Amino acid sequence: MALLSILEYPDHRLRKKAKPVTHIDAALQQLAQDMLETMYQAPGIGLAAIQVNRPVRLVVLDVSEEKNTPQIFFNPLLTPVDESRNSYDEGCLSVPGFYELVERPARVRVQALNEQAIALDFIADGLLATCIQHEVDHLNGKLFVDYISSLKRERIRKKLEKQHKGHPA
Ligand code: QAP
Ligand code: CO
Repeated sequence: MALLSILEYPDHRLRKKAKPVTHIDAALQQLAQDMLETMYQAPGIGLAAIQVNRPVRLVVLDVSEEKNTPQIFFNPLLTPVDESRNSYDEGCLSVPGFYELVERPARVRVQALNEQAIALDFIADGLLATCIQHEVDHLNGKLFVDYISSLKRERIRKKLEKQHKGHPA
């Protein structure tokens, strides 16, 4: 197991589009475990591989109260199931210290492969639906700050840039 370092906004590497996984080998299984360890340690509820500078389509999350339900999704595909929407105060390990309300579809169909390359297909709602949408956005180079006003986004960017000047990565 290993802790991985997390890229922080406005790092341009967070804007890449992550590549699909073609074969889930031991190295990718290890990456998923290291991402879970990194997420729990933060602590956080979700992490996308691109946030640890691995631009592959892999997300891990755990939205359980007890923090005992890790979930691993390779090549996740999301489809909203109806018109219902939900708002959550979202944060991000790549945007530490900032939270903003984001509205998204309330229910999404999730199709993905798990760590054993077994096909998953289920409907997510509640915090799981929000979290997996936030994480899949990362795989497409998108961050939650892209949903807020440019005024708020620029304020966050300037504050984080100033912090990074004090302690560079
Ligand atoms: C994404 O985010 C998410 O600012 C996961 O200082 C968040 O785990 C989806 C974190 C909310 C849905 C709702 C953020 C930790 C963790 C911070 C996270 C911080 C320390 C964020
Ligand atoms: Co995030």
